[in-house]
Amino acid sequence: MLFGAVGAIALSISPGTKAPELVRRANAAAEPRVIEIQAKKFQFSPSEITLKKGEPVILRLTSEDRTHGFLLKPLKIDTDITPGKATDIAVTPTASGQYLVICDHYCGTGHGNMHMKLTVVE
Ligand SMILES: [Cu+2]
Repeated sequence: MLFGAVGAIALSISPGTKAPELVRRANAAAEPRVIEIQAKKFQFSPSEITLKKGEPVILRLTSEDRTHGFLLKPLKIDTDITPGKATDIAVTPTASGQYLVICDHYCGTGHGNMHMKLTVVE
């Protein structure tokens, strides 16, 4: 019985053009991907994210303790992250590469090492 049911599902997906059409419609309606990044002394979490060139995303920045900075000069992003609220940054990378995000708002003794890696792939 179980095998019969699995076979029926596989058959209904594989033939025809139904599946690609569904994918296209889903993409058209899609909101930008939201990537949440938390800042706290003295790190960003996650410490590394990967974006796709040309894909619009929203970086949702929050702080768990005090005000931090979020500076990513090549992508013209320079903002403060204030505790108690989310700071949304819309970004659509136009060039692939590896970038370093640094905290540019002095936050204490470990401030100089507070950074994260942002990779943009083709
Ligand atoms: Cu800092």
